[in-house]
Amino acid sequence: MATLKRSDSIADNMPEALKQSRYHMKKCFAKYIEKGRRTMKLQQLLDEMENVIDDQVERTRVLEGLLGDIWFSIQEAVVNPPYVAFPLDQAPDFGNMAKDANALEVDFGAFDFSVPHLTLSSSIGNGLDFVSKFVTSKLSGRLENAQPLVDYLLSLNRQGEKLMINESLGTVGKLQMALIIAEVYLSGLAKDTPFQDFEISFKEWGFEKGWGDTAERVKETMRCLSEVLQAPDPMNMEKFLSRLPTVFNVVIFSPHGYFGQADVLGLPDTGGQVVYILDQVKALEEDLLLRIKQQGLNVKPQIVVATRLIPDARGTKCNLEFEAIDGTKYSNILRVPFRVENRVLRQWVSRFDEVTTKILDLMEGNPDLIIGNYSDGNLAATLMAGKLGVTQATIAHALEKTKYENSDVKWKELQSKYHFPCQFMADIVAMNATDFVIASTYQEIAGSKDRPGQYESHAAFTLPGLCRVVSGVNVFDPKFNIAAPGLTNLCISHTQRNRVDSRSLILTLKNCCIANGYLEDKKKPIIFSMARLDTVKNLTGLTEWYGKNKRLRGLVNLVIVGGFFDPNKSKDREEMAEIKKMHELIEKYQLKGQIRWIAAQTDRKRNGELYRCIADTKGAFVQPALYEAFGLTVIEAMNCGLPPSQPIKEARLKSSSMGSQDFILIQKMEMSRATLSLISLRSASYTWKIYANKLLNMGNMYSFWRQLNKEQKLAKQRYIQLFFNLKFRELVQSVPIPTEEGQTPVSEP
Ligand code: UDP
Ligand code: LCN
Repeated sequence: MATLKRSDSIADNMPEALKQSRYHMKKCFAKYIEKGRRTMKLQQLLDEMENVIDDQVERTRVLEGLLGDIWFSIQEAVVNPPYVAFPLDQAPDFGNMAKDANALEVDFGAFDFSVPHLTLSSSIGNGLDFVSKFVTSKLSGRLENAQPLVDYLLSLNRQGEKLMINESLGTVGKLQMALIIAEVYLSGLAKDTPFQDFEISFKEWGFEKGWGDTAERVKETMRCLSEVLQAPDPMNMEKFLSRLPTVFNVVIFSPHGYFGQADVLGLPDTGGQVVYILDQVKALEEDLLLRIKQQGLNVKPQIVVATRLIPDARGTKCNLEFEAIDGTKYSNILRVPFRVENRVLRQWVSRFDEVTTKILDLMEGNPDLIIGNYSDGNLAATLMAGKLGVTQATIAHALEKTKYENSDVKWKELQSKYHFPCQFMADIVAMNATDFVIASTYQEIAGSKDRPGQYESHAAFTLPGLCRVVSGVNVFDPKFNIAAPGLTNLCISHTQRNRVDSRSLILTLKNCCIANGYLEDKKKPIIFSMARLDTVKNLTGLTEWYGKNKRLRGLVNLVIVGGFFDPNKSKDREEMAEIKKMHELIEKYQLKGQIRWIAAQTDRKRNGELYRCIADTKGAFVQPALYEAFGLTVIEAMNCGLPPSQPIKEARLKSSSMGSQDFILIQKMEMSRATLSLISLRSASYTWKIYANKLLNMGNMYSFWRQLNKEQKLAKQRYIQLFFNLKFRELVQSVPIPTEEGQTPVSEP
């Protein structure tokens, strides 16, 4: 079978593809245009093809041929009889956009001509390595070419106090000579001689603090730089830059949902991001402390998680301005209320400046690195980093564009609920402004053969009537990096008390506020799922699938964790609808005695035991989400010995002909690629320590890289500012602000 990568030319292959099965294709395309103008998703293309080609063997032949490859590569088609258009590299030009010759074309790529890009798709996500190579080649050749590195070293300081070198070593030649002399001097000292012992002589030669804590460490760092100056190579370059005292203070933005350390998980919009950031902060602080010690500095690093203060905090601590982060020495949560026209929003609102002032106050100066999370956090990070001129990183494990079908083309229909244009614009602004992007998997950036990556889907798209994005982001940009998070160890919190609590929660507890329903046959294995109760997480889809499947119901029980039982208790529209739907499904399929629905859990330690108790029943964890870029629950389940099933696709959940085969599939753990890649996370090579080290190395490397490309960066920043002020802010006007009395239930995508 000829295989086609999305990057290959689909157009080139089309004539050959059609030739392979001309007869069937004629019938197929006639069918596609029968219904007039429309967009068709891959599944529709396949379904309609199935109706036209009755013969199974023929169908398989077509799908295994080039045409099948093309379909699986493009995901959607635009029908405008007599044409069927397959969007290739550029966004399809839908409807009225085409008529307006002056429609806004957004082209961030126009500013990227001077920055080197990757060319091989297999290199996507290895930005750090490639930037090191690009830096190396920029500094290679004549000695003077390394002057930008010397200038950069001269600029390093901590609250005005110079680090590394001072003006007396302002040229490459002078620095090179001084390094040779210093190395000879250091060779005469015992390896563990503290830096303080030779600090004064070093200062006279032009060397400041930051090279190391001992003679040995200082010598190593100096040797590394000497080698870089002699003949730059990427390995030494990365090693040297990663040793520089560049990052001490970090701001991490996570404005949406309830950000706290207790009683928040499972609340609307509050899930993996909180877990991820708290683990990340601990690992970052540990790594920063080690680096600072090894640099021979006496500095306290600070990490601040900037989030929203929610006066009506529903019993959580989200109404407190400060909260020290457990397991750290110097890291805090800083909560600042959202203000609208001089009033503070009292309730939780769906996502989105005084933070900057407070941070500057707290840190007694600029932060060195600002990390955003998700659309709102990344936008906040962009604004702050732009204003302060600080290196920026963005993280978004789940962006909305790929979560909802046709969210771009159908934005008008979905506007009152989701305000997608605002979100997409915020996303492309942040992706373009940021110095580096941290993704957890390759798929997140560039997708797979049959599915576009979440970043890749922003490359080109059309918001009919609003604008046509011809170059939103380029996944070949060396800013993209894969840094898988470490494994959160829920297993260590293994206590008898948690075990008893969890067993009773699943099997016996009679408290209708906490657990709804009961399991008649307690010996059956349990299918288990746990998530926020929103549409995308699809716990109702799982319940319906279970409800429809009589044989499966005879074999296993279903236990789900999520949301509340009383829709009036929820302020989130999607959650309310899901609660109602869940009750309807239990009624409709008469699930009493077979399903246990447990309210949202907030105790992570007890969650560990929940997974383990389910594992004891020989059960399985099911991830039914319609879209899941990187689900923590699957890793948690695996980590607690509970096998995860393959994520069940929407189409499969909707099908009523689901047989016991599906359950066997679950039992056999026939895993999807996503699950397999998660399994690899179990290996010891994926730890928070490795993650933190990589992230801080990126912080160092990209701080220098942005300096090297400052003209290009400035030009792009100007375009971003223009776009932000003229387009984004106008779009934001359409998003209603909740009233003082009570929040109009607005759900989050
Ligand atoms: N979680 C929880 N209680 C709940 C639902 C979820 O403690 O009622 C936790 C779950 O154990 C996991 C996180 O919240 O640690 C959800 O992360 P995931 O990546 O699965 O989904 P997200 O909510 O980030 O989309
Ligand atoms: C927040 C959300 O709303 C989810 O969609 C993400 O999966 C989560 O954070 C992790 O980044």
